[in-house]
Amino acid sequence: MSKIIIVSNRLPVKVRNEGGQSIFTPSEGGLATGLASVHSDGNLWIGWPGTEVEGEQQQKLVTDQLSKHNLVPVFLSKQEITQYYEGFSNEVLWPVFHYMTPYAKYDSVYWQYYQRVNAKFRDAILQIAQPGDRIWIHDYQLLLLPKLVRSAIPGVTIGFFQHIPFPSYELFRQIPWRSELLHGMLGADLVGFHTYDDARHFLSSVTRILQLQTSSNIIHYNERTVVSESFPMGIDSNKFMSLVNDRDVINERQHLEESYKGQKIVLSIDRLDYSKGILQRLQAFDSFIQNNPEYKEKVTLYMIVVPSRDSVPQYKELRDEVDKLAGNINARYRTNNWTPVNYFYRSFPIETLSALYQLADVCLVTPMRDGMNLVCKEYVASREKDNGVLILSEMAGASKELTDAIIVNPNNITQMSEALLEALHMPEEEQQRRMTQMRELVSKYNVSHWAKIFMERLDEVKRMQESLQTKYISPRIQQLIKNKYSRGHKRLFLLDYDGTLVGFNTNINRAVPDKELYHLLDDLTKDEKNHVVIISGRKHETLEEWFGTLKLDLIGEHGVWQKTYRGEWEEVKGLQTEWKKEVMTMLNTYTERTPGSFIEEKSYSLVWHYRKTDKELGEMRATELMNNLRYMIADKGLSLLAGNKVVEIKPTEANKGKTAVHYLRKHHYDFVMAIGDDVTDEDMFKALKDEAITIKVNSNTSAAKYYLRDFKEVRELLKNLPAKMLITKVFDKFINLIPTSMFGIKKNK
Ligand code: GDG
Repeated sequence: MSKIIIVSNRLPVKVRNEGGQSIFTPSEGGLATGLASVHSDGNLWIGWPGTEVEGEQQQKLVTDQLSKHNLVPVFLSKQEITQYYEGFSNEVLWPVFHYMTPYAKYDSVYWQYYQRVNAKFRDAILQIAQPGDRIWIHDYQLLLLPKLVRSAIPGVTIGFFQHIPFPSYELFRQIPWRSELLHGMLGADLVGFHTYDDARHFLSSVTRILQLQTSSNIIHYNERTVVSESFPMGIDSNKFMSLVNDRDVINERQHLEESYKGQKIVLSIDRLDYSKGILQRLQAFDSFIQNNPEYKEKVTLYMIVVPSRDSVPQYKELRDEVDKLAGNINARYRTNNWTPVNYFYRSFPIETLSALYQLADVCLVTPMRDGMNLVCKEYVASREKDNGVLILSEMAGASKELTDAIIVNPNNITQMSEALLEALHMPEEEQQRRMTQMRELVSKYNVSHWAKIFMERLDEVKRMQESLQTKYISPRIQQLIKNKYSRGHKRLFLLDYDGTLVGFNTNINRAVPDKELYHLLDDLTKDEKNHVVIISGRKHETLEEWFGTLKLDLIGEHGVWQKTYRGEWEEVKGLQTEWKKEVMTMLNTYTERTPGSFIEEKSYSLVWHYRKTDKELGEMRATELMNNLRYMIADKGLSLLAGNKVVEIKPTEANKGKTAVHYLRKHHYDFVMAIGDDVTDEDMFKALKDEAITIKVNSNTSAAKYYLRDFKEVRELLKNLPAKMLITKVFDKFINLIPTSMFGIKKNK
């Protein structure tokens, strides 16, 4: 039976070494509980046990403990942990992904270890993966793993989820190994993030750094389509709701209430990290007391900082600064009855956290950057009475969902200080209104829901890939086409030019036909049964210059101009040009504002090209331009075409679809092949009947029946058709020499 294999840097366990023995306890962390439903029924979880385990202890740990819980360890040496985890993951990826690039240390030894350890995880997967298994890889420590696994098992289903932010392209591009990292992630079928912005940044890096084509959130990656989407992670809300009635928690809460009688409690809980905005939060609290002295002795900041990575110099420095600032605030404001900042540098049991969540009047969650942030959701889930106020940084992924919080910019100390005042003054009704909404959301979109929708989407993506895959011209389909070709007596070829017969060039004048193409067209047209038509958006003069002497029909400007072999150029009658002046004025303003763009004037159409502009600027301007033009051309019998890096305005009368139909009416063809790469070719694909072989180049989302990856594959296909015919002819002759009785059939004369 197929299974799910979860892979994360850490296994959901705590293993500690006591007197040479490995002591094991399952972890109750968010990811572990969230994936509990997935990690059951024979499904497996691969990861590092979280501590160095000596050689002879490893097997014992596996057989005595891990295998009983369906856990598969990847044992890492001290050196590997230092270089791959503390080094590359936490000193390169963590700072860059949290917009702290000056902290990044681009050490090539870190990179070597990162690759090596990712390969170690791959080997662990390969040991246990079976055909049909689904693999769900987690987080930034394993960015290379999807590709490594895919190279070993090409058809495998892989989901990848990143728990921390994905930065803007401008930051991501700074990493020396940016392309390798992206290729690594694209080994997955579905790449998930907490927020839409993260997914958007990832797509932008993929298109800019790897020059890949995307349509909306679908990335065309070789012959596979990869989907990138947001899946905001939830918490185990039931657990936090039921902790409210736990005996130990009730005792703890009563004890805390006693200790802080008459005080308003502002709660802050984080791991020690520069991304969490701990210093800025202290500054805001300082400013709040300074500006609102009436709150002295009435408000306490209860601040838990959980120790983390304090062997790294930046974390050590941060800890010193936090100690200093908290000490400084207390030294200035403390009274005999009051300590303004109750600061703890340690972790607490979950029961204490729950009691604090219930006790706190305000929860102050102000990270500088955070993928999601679960603390704020845990606070909300613990507010059984639907009161309390959440102050939340707009830089936390959770701010996109918990919009009823007071949203602040963590760099704006004054705003945070004012938010504290607003929170402490907020009427109970207003608190209830906001908290009820947030509690509903946190309860509905809990962590099991998150895991469920991710897996469902992964299955959907796989199904989509499979249905698209059938469109690719495999050797088997190619053989069927060849067979049909060899049976044909009157064959029509409708061939687009740019992007179909030649590659896409940023300079339109450089996309000239080459020798190979001339040979190919020559061979194709030599056969009397073939009628070849080049059907392009290019100017008819250009087509004449390039193909005028070949035995071809030529169609220019998407059907405005037509010429049969040895005939004269003719244009569609009655087309207007008066509209050009007004449209040209608009195009000029866009060209002025968009460096690299230019206008091409054809006899009956105008084209705005943006293939040489900055990609995203070009696309933004093209959308803007089309919105304006749509209105302007509404009553002029014109069509607006959004092509490959072009916007074209042309008479509706002439299009490739109409031209195709015109050809079909003229003759009775028994073999029709239409190939194109552009939006304009879709008219042609739609106009042709089912029997026609319609082929889209460079994309598999099209009305065409089949697709090919690029112009080189188009040339290969066309080249092989006449070759096959030659073989067929020889074969036919040979067959004719053999008495039919040998086949037991009657030969068709
Ligand atoms: C990464 C991303 C994303 C904290 N102190 C104690 C304690 N905690 C628990 C909290 C919470 C968890 O730790 C912290 O989760 P966060 O989401 O806030 O932050 P990261 O650890 O940085 O997590 C983050 C997350 O992945 C999930 O995708 O949201 O953006 O950075 O659950 O309760 N737990 C206990 N004692 C403590 O003292 N027991």
